[in-house]
Amino acid sequence: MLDGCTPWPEEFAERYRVAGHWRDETLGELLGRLARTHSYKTALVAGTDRWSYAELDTRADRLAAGLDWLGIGPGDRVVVQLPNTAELVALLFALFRIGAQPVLALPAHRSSEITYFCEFTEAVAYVIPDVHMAFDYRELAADVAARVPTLKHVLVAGDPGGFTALGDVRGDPVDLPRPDPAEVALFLLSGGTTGVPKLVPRAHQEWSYSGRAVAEACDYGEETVHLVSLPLTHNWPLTHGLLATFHAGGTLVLAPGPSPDETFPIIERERVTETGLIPGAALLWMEAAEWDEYDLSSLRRVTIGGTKLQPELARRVEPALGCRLQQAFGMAEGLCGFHRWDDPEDVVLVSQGLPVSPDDEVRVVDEDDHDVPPGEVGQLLARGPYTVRGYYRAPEHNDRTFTADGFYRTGDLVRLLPSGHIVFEGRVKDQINRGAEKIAAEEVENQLLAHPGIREVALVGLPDEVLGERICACVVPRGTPPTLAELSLFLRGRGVAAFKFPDRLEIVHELPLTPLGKVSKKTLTALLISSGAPLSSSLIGSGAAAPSSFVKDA
Ligand code: J2J
Repeated sequence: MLDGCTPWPEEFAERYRVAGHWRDETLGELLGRLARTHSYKTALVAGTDRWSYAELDTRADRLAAGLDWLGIGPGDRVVVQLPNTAELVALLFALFRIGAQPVLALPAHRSSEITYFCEFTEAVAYVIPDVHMAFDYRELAADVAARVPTLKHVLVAGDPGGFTALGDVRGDPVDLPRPDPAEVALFLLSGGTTGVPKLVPRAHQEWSYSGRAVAEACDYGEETVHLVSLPLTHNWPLTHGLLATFHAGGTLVLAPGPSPDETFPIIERERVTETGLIPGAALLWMEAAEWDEYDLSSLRRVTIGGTKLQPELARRVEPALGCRLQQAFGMAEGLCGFHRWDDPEDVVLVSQGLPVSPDDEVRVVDEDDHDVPPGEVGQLLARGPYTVRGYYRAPEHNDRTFTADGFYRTGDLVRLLPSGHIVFEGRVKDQINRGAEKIAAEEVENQLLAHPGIREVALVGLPDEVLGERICACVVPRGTPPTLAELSLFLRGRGVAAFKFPDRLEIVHELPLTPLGKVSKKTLTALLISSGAPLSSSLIGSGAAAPSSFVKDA
């Protein structure tokens, strides 16, 4: 087991092996087995690339040999920041094969996040596209490489521009040592709640099982054609899209983004049967489906998740898209729930899914970790064969975030239906869910506190029909208050990903406090929602005193 990762107690490991969840197979071997079983079947379609299982397997092998030749080997961390391309999939399996561990960044991340991932994991390589969405990743990589001494290689998909082209590292397949299936296969990013992002170490055997369990829960088979249009490097598209589809011998189709323009022609052409969407994208699809002429009749089901799907919107999905609705609830740390094909409609409309493994253990607890009465709301705790036991190199955070007996405190408020389906009711964690991108408020607050015009700041999520939540920064200024545009520029200058920029700015005299003297985000959010109008007009410049509820916790 890798240094910095929490091991599974042997008693649990044994149970999961006996149950057949954990198998003696690495993710690299999984692809080899699939290539033998489904060799000429199309595994992957992305842009103009259309690869069979055998071709993907060969490409992964060649790339593994090339990476080995470069000196990248077992236990080396490689930060991967690629958009939805076939190369990304080949690279992941190549890294799995040599036992190197991809750290999965998002295309939207910038120097602040990437430098942190590279430094924290002591990465030896960083893989980028050349230019994507009008952004030149080579400039970003040059900046990161200058700051991170461990980084020996920057590999570029496409034009090398001074670095090594990914295409040039392909060698002839060679025999490579086999990683241990219990070892970490990859690092996923946690939504996070603290000042620095947390990395989730996922091992070959347990992460592979999560994909198999999703495939079973969703009845995937060889006929499954799953379209991923969200960034593939998120856990949800990776397990539900890539892993589950491959386990079933289906076809994975990648789109560059989720807009109807980007996806509808692909659905028609590839006869897509399944796809995952966040509620905001589903809304766009439903509107476009009314007038668009593309044939979407191959869609068997759309799965909506990542952020709460309101029941009113849920009700419109099946009539508008002409296929079944399924909801998905999950987390990079593990536990995920999906509806089953025979779940009754009223359950599908109001709940977010049922855990996928018979060995998933969930508890719903109050603030003292006591189980709440059945059906009541409390914090969701999770443990099971694919839910991690700790974050990478974060012992103190792990002590707070995992119970002594290994349950992960999800920070989500839920209630359980008698059937076991999870209903999402809110969060206790200091996180904003903006269009399913998770933002740790503290991380952005720390960045903003470096602004000379900001004395204090609190970030909260406000409800938004399309994104689920929008980011509101409440700022106590120092001198002349900054504007929203200045804050965005400031964060851009510090290399922060744009999805973390505030959508709204409130200038206030002071922030409401809890009895313990911490900023009460609950009060702040309630005030912002109830005031509707910008708080600034009532709290600043007018000389008006803050309402008492604004300075004290309710
Ligand atoms: C409300 N909140 C949700 C939902 C996740 C499947 C599906 C999603 C993710 C994911 C995933 C939600 N309604 N339907 O990894 O395998 C919020 C919760 C959760 C957090 C985790 C998967 N589905 N959420 O979104 O790691 O707050 O994973 O704890 O990105 O998203 O975010 P993430």
